[in-house]
Amino acid sequence: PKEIFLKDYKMPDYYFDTVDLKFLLGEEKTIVNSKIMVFPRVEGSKFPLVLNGDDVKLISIKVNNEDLKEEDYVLDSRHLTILSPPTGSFTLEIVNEICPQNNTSLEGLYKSSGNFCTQCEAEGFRKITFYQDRPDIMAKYTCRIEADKSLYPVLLSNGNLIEQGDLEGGKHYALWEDPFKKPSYLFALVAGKLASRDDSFITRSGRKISLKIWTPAEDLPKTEHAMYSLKAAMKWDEDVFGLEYDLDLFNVVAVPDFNMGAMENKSLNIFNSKLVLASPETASDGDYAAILGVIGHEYFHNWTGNRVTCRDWFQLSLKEGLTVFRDQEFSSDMGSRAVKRIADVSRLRNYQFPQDSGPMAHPVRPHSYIKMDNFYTVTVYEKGAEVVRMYKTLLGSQGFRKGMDLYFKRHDGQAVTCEDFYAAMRDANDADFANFLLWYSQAGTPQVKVTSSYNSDGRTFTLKFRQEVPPTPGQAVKEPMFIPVALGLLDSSGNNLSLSSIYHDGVLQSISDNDQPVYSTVLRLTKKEEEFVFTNIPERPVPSLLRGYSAPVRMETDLSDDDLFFLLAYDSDEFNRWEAGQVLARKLMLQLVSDHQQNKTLVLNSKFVEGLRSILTDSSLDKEFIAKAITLPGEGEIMDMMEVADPDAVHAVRTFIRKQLANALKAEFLAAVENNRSSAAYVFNHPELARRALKNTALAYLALLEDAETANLVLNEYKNASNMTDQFAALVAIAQKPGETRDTILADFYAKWQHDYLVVNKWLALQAMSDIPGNIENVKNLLNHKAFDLRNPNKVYSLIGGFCGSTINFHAKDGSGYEFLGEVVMQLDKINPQVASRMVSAFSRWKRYDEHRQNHAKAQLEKILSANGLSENVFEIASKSLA
Ligand code: HT7
Ligand code: ZN
Repeated sequence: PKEIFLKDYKMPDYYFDTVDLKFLLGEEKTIVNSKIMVFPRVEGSKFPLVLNGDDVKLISIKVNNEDLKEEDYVLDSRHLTILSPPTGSFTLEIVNEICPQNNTSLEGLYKSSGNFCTQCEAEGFRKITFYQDRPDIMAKYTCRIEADKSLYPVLLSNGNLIEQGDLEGGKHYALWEDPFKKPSYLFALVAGKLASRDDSFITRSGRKISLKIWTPAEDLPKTEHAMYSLKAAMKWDEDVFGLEYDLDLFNVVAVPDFNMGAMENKSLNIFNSKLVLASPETASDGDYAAILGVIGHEYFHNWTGNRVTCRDWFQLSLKEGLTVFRDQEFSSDMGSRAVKRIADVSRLRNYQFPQDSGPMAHPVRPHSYIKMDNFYTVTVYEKGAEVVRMYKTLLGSQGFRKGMDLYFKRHDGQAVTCEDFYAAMRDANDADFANFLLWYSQAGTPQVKVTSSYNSDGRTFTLKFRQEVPPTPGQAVKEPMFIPVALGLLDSSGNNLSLSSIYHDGVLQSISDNDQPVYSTVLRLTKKEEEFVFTNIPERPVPSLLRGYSAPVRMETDLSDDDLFFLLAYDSDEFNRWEAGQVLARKLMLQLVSDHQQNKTLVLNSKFVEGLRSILTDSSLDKEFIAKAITLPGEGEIMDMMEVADPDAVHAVRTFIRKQLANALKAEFLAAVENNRSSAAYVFNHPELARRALKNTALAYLALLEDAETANLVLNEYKNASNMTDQFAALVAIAQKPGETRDTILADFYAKWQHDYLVVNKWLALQAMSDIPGNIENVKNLLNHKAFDLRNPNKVYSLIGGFCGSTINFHAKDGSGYEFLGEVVMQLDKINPQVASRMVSAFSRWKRYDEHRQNHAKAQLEKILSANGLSENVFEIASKSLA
């Protein structure tokens, strides 16, 4: 397989002006006719025109209306090359054949539940027709679709519907025209039996936008929340960024077979149905929140991604990091900012940090790839969003908005790079960003060590920082990064001290420009080691560092446990209050893991229990915040901090602490359950979901107890639940313990919900993730359950992905978990390489485990790599993991 490098980027020799597509959709084959107006980048130049094509059968090719002779072009398995095109502009007309019904890869044109749909990002358009399939080729498209009217009554594509009508033989057609230039990855087509929920949105300039969400008719009642989310997102983008929707129609289509969450095709977003369909009975608060976030995300792409797009795929974070940042901010404004930040940082730590310290570590802007699909990663998305957030931290809200405005003013309608975004932020604010661009090119999570000292004579408080960026594949030596550290200093009553000035590099800098007191500031670290001295500090403060998680780093401080308990109780920055509890919990867990490994008796620190008790009973706190604050760091997070990850010890210790907390805080947990039951009708709003979050977190603790009273309570919560959030939470709580009750309730849940595939997927995932001993047999049986299908990505993510998330069974010492995954990956690769490569990624951290486990995992990776006809997707992940 060929590796593609950023340094090799070349501007195209030819651009496309207009593209007129015609699709004759058929049951056995589909005929595609594409007419393109081509023009050379440099007038008078003579280069071959190389088009991409993958699994596409050429029928005819014309240049300026003349059939090309065979000697005028070369066709290989991946390209169609026109050897000497005319100089100047010309028309190119290609007719080709494809077979969507045999396309199980779910990229290009394929069928989902009998309907036609497309997925072109990143390089799927080449599976539809021959094209220069790269994002810097932006053209205006029309699309005419012809199909059987009774089988495919709805025909959709990008832009405006300009004509439709009936044809002979029971067929009909629709002609769509998109007035905006777009890259091929934003092209979309849908044809099928669908119904729509219709609504409208009046923009701030008074235009009426027609909004339609398309699903099979029976699912329409479940689209109310998606429509609410869409309208909220449209309003938010106007209010916060001044960005208005630019066409008169916005379509969303939900399909059950989809490799990722959703796709932002211009004016025709296509969604995985699990991110559209919701009802109180079938979807949990988590599902509702995900729908809000992803509907927002895809809508926000209309400006950050579509109007301004990427020059090449290495720049993916230009649109994805920025759009994730935008959807995070949207969700924060719609709910609790602190809780959203906690959730996002937890995700970064649990998924991105391990990637950034493993064999697949890559910069936010990767330097090379074999298959671009493998780079839709937590690094490009989530770390990329943190990079965007740092601009905002450095510039403030207004400065950031000025940067965004300039970015759109300069680049609307263009395909650009991460430097262009950086330059807009810098120029709009006349800012000095030092070596900030390293965030795009250096992989690895920076480690920052902080030590502090107080001088009572001089009334100064000194913070010394030392940063290190660990080596990653292909990047042995790193330069120091530009790290913004937001902070405040707490006095002994827990109030923020007023900050006047700082000595840095021998220069005294005033913190405030006017006479207003300032209680927090942002330090700019740029060197390997540096020191900041705060003046006029009347007492030894407790520093609250990296407030709001102002940079994606691992920070280690010299704060004592007492300092951390103090921050947990008093910090005005809610994120750091939570963080103090997490640092304490991580220290405690690592200590207990070490005790467990040495066969010592485990004892839980009573101060920790009391710290959590006071959080749990603090009625001034947001209930969702309490739920987060009493939840221990995940097992993956702890394993990631160990020299050699020990799944058994980490699982045993986390379970031990949870049981101890359940015993010690039983009365408080019972009160949390009693006082926070849902009101009669389910409402998805912050106060209500916060009550449910607290109640269900408490319930999960209580379910660990051995007494009949709590067992009954949990069972009753399951039986009396009036919505999926509560019902599933009770099921999860019950399923923690092996036994008859577990088996009966799991069977009851399936019997109730077998008609609803999205609910059944939750049931599959819950069982797959289970850490009950020997669960692999159950998972193997579920592979053959009628509810499972290897061709449907959602089911694979639930069952196989869920299994890979189980600490005990996936990492079983005898290698059975690894062997199971190896076999599934090889089967899956023949069906859907993108999904197979996501699954094989579960092996990528194999070197973090003991020698015995390493041998088992390595054997599976070697077996996979020796398989016949292995896809490039799986090859890239498996070979990089082994290297
Ligand atoms: N921009 C979309 C990416 C996407 C995708 C990428 C590769 C393969 C399949 C895919 N489906 C969607 C999703 C997003 O908004 O981030
Ligand atoms: Zn996106």
